[in-house]
Amino acid sequence: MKVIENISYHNIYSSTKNDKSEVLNGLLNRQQKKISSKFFYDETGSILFDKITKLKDYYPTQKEMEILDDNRQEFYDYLPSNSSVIEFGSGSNKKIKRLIKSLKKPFEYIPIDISKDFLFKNALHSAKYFPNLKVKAICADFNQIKSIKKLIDSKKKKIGFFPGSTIGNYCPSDAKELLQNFSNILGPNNHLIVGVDLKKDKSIIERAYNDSEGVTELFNKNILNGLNKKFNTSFDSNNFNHKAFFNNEKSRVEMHLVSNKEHSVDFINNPITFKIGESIHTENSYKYSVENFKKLAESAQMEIKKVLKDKKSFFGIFFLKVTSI
Ligand code: AVJ
Repeated sequence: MKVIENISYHNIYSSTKNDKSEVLNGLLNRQQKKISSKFFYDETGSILFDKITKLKDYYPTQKEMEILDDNRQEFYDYLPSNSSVIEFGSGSNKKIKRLIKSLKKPFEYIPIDISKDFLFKNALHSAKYFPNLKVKAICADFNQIKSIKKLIDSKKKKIGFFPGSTIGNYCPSDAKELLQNFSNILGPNNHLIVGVDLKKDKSIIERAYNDSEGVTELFNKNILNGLNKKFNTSFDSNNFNHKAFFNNEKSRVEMHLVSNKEHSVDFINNPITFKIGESIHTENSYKYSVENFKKLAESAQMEIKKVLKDKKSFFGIFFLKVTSI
């Protein structure tokens, strides 16, 4: 077997938050029941999400790829050579491959994610694919700033990468905090490349979350199967209908699971009761105008240097620079 020498693994993640009490809190005695969208991504959920990214109706992934493919020269010209490329969250390898191929002599690739097995597997794949690139996989939460910085060469230029419009899952105040964490990790004058789904005709957005093949519906309902496995509960996803709509006032897609009958589910000896029509809010996906994303970035001491869009302006890749911290 060939030994892969251009990779190192670091695990500094320690889970402090209690998932069980977080879920219970979201479901018990609340006007609007909710489950955090991080619980979508168990093994089945990750497979379903991967299917979503390939759907005709789900435009964000296609459009972001289009931007990465059509602007290779822009990336090459604008971003510094010999940089450490830090990917926040480790998705499928497709996007980072495109970014790295567009850069001048990247020094190393540092993916950071809390989901260790997935991260290490993807990182190994990248190390094999780019045999001349150093890969340093760090299992950590983005708020473990000090420990992360200890693992990163402070003298190197840095390019942060946060694709997929994952930022859209955070409410504006959390998104600001997240960008500030990235600023702290990257340091002044370094770069952050963020993929952001843009505001557009409501019918196009709503179709992306109500796809004709019903994969998003399965993805939404699967969050309950995930909870059942993790906490030994017995939610029946047949008792819920998928609902996704654009909330114009908040500029976000909301996904809900709407109970189609009056019933109750036991959660560690706490009865969770559902009326007909009562929903569990499972996800927000904020859509930004260029102007509003600019405001968000500036509130986190970052400056927008460049925005690349696809031909239809459905999606934006924002080039940010850390000003001060
Ligand atoms: C991975 C969070 C960007 O919000 O569009 C896809 C997740 N939810 N279909 C998104 C998702 C429903 C996706 N993000």
